[in-house]
Amino acid sequence: MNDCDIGVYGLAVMGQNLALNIADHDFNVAVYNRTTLRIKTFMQEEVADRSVKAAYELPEFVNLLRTPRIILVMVKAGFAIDAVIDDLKPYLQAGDIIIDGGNSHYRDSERRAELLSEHEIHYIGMGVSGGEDGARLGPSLMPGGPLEAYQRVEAILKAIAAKVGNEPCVAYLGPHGVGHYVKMVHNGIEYAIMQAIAEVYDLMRRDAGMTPQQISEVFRRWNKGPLSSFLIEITGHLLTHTAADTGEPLIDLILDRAQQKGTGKWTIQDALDIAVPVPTISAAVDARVISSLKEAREKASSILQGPLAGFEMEQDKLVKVLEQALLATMICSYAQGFDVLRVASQGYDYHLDLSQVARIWRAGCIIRADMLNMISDAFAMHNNLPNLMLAPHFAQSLQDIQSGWREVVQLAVQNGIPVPAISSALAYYDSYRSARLPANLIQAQRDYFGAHTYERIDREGQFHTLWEQ
Ligand code: 2AM
Repeated sequence: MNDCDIGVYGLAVMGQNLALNIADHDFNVAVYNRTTLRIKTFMQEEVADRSVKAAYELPEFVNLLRTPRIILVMVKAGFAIDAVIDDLKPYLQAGDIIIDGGNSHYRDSERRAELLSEHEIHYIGMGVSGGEDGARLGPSLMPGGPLEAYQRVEAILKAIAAKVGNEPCVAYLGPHGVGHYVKMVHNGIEYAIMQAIAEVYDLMRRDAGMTPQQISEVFRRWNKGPLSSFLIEITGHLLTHTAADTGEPLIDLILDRAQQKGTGKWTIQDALDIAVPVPTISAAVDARVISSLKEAREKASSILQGPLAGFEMEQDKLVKVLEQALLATMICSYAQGFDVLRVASQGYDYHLDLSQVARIWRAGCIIRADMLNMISDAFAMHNNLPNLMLAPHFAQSLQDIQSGWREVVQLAVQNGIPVPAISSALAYYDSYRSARLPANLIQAQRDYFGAHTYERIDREGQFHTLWEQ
């Protein structure tokens, strides 16, 4: 009876695909879902001859599992996870392990871990990235929790994770809620890169008047170079789709109102708390919010005027400088995300190995990119690298491509096309490399109106000036 290696609670798409993935790797899987219909449909339509047992009642589900038990919870993040934990708890015993594979906030994970530890039940908060296909064929997995619990689930996680060669995209990241923290930052970087891609698309479509097909060809070409990554690849694909009903490029028919589930916002909120600048991630979240103001934008478009005269750039040249601007913005997006991880690791005692984080993002997840090999190498050389931009490889790249990056920002500004991600990344780069910033003036203003005092560059101490005298 109790011979299942793992139970999957929650059979929405991600839960189903992970259950199938686990079963395909010769583990016995038990499945359960609050609504019975989902279990029945899954068993009838998906499972075939795989070793998957269904339970229709919670005690039955728990009893299918070998002890100490491993239960992967794949339900909607938030209240549902607490509800599921509450339901499960009476049937569990010391040593059992709950893995929360949803997009939980890391503070919720820490709270849940503590609550369950009172009952000697282990809690692993695990980021799962890769969407439906990743879950089915190999996701990037970001687990955090007690080491002994991780060691007990490691074989399953390594079997189902995406692989780079033979290396699985999963590693023990550390204690507490670190798994969900790393996933949160992953998503923040994802927002930034997606927005930067949307901006270069906009310049090609709106400014240069290129067709989706032509833009697709550019992305396909870029995907063979330093930009090579999942998001560039799928953009190249999706731009060629035509609407089945009208025959037009589907991309032209999609409403320009982006949605979000909150992980980008969480990244910014936490970055603000720990004082790490993430302007490109912020720009990306803001851009989604502005996009959602569709009606207001439509009204404003007939009132607020753009520049009178446009600025032209020859198409080959445009494509070349856009590649440089996109590459630079991608580097800055990773730099900002890894900076959040570096500072959080110190502040929250996570002891994160940043090189390892880059390694487990190389396959399976949404931000997988060739560039992550170099990022992993950079942090392997120096885990406390103050900023990724300072790694010799990236410092050199940014120097080589900055002229194109600046030309893109100039073109966009002159033509009135917003490039918040690309321009925020450039301002980040220019601020970070400025030995002297105009914060002297800010300090003088603060002292003027609030007697907040200032420091001087030529003398020790705190100073206050009676400015009006
Ligand atoms: P359902 O099929 O019974 O709705 C995604 O919504 C997944 O989370 C589904 O499997 C859903 O179960 C589950 N879920 C959402 N809220 C839940 C809750 N309060 N308790 C248990 N499962 C829940």
